[in-house]
Amino acid sequence: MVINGERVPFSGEKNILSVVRKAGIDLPTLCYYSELSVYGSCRMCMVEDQRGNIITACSTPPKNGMEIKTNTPRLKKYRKNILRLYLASHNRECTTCPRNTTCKLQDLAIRFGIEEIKFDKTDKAWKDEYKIDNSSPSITRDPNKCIQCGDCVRMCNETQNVGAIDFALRGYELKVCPAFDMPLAETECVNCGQCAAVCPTGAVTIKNDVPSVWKAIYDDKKRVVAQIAPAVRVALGEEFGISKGENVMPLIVAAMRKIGFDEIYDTSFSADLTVIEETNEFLGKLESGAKLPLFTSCCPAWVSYVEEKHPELMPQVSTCKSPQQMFGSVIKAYAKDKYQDDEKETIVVSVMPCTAKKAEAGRAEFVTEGSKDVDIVLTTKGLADMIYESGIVFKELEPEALDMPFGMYSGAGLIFGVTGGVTEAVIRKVIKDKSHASINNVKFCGARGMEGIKEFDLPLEDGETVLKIAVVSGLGNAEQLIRKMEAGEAFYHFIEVMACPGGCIGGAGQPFGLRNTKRLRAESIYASDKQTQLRHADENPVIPDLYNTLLKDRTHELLHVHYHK
Ligand code: HC1
Ligand code: SF4
Repeated sequence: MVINGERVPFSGEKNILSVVRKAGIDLPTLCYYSELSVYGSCRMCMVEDQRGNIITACSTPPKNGMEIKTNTPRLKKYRKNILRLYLASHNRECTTCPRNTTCKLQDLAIRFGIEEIKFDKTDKAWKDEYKIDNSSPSITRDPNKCIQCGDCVRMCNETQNVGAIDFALRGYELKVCPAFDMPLAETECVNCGQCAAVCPTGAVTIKNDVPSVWKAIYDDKKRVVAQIAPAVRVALGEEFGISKGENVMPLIVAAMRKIGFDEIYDTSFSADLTVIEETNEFLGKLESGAKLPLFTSCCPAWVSYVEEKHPELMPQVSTCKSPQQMFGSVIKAYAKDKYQDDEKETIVVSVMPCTAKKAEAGRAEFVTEGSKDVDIVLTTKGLADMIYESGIVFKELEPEALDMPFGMYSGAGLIFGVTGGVTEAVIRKVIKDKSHASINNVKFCGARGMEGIKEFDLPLEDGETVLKIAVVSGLGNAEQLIRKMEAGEAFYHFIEVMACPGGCIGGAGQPFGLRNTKRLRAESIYASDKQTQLRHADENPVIPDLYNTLLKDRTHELLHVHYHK
């Protein structure tokens, strides 16, 4: 086809938009995500064909011989007018909006030179028209900033199969909200945050827990202990102009010490504990003939999904606490022992790529001896905000090492951050041949890759057993698999589920990633795993000692959970 007078070959692109972008022109969109279905509502991607027709590039397939223009005076005028209309009904308190500087609407208003709002204040005043919904532990909905692009609705319904939000009413009254306009916390929302990850404006944002962390840090009576999730290290650097995917853990540690955290540890440590506990649970079930598959339990949005949609499957969800919660209960018990004579209270702060971890930490099941296992959950972006606020020049920091003993981890714990990582870590433990070559070979088993559903067979060394394994990311994909099992069309021994497409690297608390970001983050985690001396969980030298001391009579209490929703 011909774009702005230049011939552009295409093959396999599903719409004109992809061909135009391939040709190096960034056609504007507000409602288009390649992973979601095409909605075509914002009309910003209009192009003009050779007959002067205006067509939307996102919803029109490319055709041989087609000639289009992307930047005619007519198109410019229409785009500007569309933006003016959006802005007219949009709360414009940009300077105090959590999406200030990352808002797509703001970005396009700047790009198209909108300097005045022509149609301001229709008969409906935009300010405080709708109530802000703050009921959820992880998400804030501000309908005053919604542009009705439907991205959140399609994400929640199509990708996640949850259906907590949808369009309601018609015409001028149209809005996005939960059924009966209930508070989000009272719906089946699983707190995955993926609606916020695709929202182009500040209509759906992630709860900000930064002030509570500052308060704890400034309190002399508190010892603030941090754990950092596996996926954070390969994403935070993007916020500070470091190349996508680079593992910046040593800089994160340096920044957090400057901020005032007292001890800084790694959630990959407790992921090693999870591998040990979950593999034992799995092999026990396999041997006893208990009902399988065993579903992983690290992802709290997945656990909530099972509770909401498939409570009958709860007995098959692993009883292991997630690594975040294992870390919290272990560190609190450890600190109680270690600092017996010191009056300081230990506060556990998690730095997570995930929004559901905020809800998980608040669950009643995760309170030990009257104290929450994890007190505050910061997202990756939340930590970046603290670094900015402190004036720390992140790129220029001298690298620093994690504290010990809970800064020790194996590559198996580290790869939890990518879809398939838990499975690969469990396989490294299950196989008897722990030679370097054998552990390396596990990467070919079928668990790696960004596909939403991966299924493979794993022959065990006994020459008889063949394990049927599935790895899923995205809750809609999990639903597909469950339906297949219910219909008797599939059987698995072990299923890993992560709610966010791609696993935790794609968590809603991560910086807003553009194309290829997830792949680069995954590659970086695997490269760091390859560089670690310790490749499987049993090699973590801190763990045996822990089982002989702190965990001796308390393994079940500190590492397992029985959900009672
Ligand atoms: Fe995850 Fe996990 S891998 S769930 O994605 O099991 O959030 O990174 O911390 O708990 O370890 C998240 C990441 C994280 C837990 C671990
Ligand atoms: Fe739906 Fe997840 Fe958003 Fe909840 S957090 S409304 S489940 S997309």
